[in-house]
Amino acid sequence: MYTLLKKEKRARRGRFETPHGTIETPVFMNVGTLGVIKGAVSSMDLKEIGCQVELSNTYHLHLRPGDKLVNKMGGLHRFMNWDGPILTDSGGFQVFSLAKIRKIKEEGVYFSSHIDGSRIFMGPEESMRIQSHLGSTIAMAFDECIELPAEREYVERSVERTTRWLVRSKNEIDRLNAQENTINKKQMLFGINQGGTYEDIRIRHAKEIAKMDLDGYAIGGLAVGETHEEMYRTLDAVVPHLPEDKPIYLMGVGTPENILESVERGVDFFDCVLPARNGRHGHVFTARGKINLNNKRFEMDEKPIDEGCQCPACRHYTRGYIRHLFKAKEMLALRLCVLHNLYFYNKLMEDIRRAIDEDRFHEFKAQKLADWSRGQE
Ligand code: PRF
Ligand code: ZN
Repeated sequence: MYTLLKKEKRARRGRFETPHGTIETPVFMNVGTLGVIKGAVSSMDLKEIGCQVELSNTYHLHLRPGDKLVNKMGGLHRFMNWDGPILTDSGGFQVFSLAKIRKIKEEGVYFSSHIDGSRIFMGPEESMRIQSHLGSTIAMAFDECIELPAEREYVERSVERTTRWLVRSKNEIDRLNAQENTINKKQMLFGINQGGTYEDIRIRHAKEIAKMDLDGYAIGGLAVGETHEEMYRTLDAVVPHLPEDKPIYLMGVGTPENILESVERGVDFFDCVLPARNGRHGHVFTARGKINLNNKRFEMDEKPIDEGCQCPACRHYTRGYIRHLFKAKEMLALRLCVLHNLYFYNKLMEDIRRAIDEDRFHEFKAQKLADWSRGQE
């Protein structure tokens, strides 16, 4: 259940209650595609870096180790030893971005596995059954993430099919939640708005899915090649047509700047591989913008990655030492940078929440954008 606690213009401060605990929003979901954050980060670490929600992928876990295996191991929460909320993405995006040779039909998508090439079919019912086996807190509806740019006619037909897939997703999850041997009988369902950058199609679709009384609403099909301005314009258009009493999730977004701009436009949930992926390459976020620790100028730097940061990496290690670990190809280098970047994102969300609570989000946003673009002294 979502409670809207406060609003500053369109920016929202809320609370989302789930069977696995309460989520304070706006929130960043930490991406662990395979039930683990890449970079040797444990579920114990997640607590320490302030993670509220973990995100995993239906498509990946279905291929390896298999959702039936995870189910026999007691579900994803037990399997990965994380008792907080977990959101699983439906596969509707991963199939399109990863699988080779795919064919979209009314019933679903035929594709071959990116691991061994085997032929697989996934439709709304299959996606819901997999997510039910995993027992995640929040399941995502099965959708088509349209590649941009796309012809208007194609987008219209695709969005209509995504709506039919949403109805099928809802029917199937209701059926599964009522079954005796289901691990999480209170599994929630979020619908996904699509429509490319066509504002009228987005709005029509938003109004249609808003009628369905789902647990939350996502905005998909953005951050897939359009400009930031097009993404913000689409958010400006569509967010007011989604139910105010449900959380709004912008899928796969984004940079710290994208997050501030989207919170301003009413978004509550985010997820992105960026902090973990950047961290694995030594690219770290600081109060003065991003730096690359591989750079020679950090060789003798005795400062932590980000002065004032309370993450495990910054409390104990210098930039010079972490740079040395990268040069020596030691795993600890990746781990420390991923921990720092995830802490940075979760702390940013905490600061955003406090700013909205105290009615100063707009000053906060302007200040952060200025600080990040200032660069290192
Ligand atoms: N659909 C789904 N997952 C997603 C997306 C989408 O459109 C995106 C788009 N940025 C990221 N993840 N199901
Ligand atoms: Zn840090």
